[in-house]
Amino acid sequence: MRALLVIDVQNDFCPGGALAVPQGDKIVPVINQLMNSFDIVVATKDWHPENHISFASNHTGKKPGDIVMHHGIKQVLWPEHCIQNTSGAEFTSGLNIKPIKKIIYKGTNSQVDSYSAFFDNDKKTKTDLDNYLKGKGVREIYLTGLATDYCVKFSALDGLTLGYKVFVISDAVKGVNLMPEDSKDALEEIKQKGGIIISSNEI
Ligand code: VGL
Ligand code: ZN
Repeated sequence: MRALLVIDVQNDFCPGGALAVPQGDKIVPVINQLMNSFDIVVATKDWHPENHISFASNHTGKKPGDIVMHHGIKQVLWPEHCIQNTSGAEFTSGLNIKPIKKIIYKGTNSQVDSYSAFFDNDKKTKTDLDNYLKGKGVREIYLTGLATDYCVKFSALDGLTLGYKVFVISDAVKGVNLMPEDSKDALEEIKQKGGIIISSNEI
């Protein structure tokens, strides 16, 4: 079995949102089209409490883009984004939500960030995703969504570690690119670790 994973296609990551990914909205029609080719579609939501560790506003004297150490883990600080039950955390309106069978919420612990759809960044807490997919007999995951250099990247790498065959659909992801090459480097690392980068017209 194979599953389509739609990572964090939320208002705050789209143009006009708090942590807008440039052209983040451009992938939405591609994802909607891809949904027709999969029996299992799972979506994630970045879903932070107001006092979340990743918000620069929760660190005196810090601004978005700064990096702090927190319990021995490097934490990039972001603008406040995807706060639970706000419009910024909703799926972007163009996304077809009907085929979504399961929603995975991540980043809910105020003290740990979670880029991966599978684990918190400290790797201590697992989301429901692995159990859900294994329960459905899924062996291949196809990643789409935002952002290539954060949540897509870490979901892909954890997917490989957990034994899935991992595909990233290159025209169905977009990156933040704090550094201009971040998304390119992310795809390179995924490939080097055994992931497969394909285009939506190869599905
Ligand atoms: C993400 C930064 C902060 C993502 C989430 O979805 O890629 N990036 N929180
Ligand atoms: Zn976040």
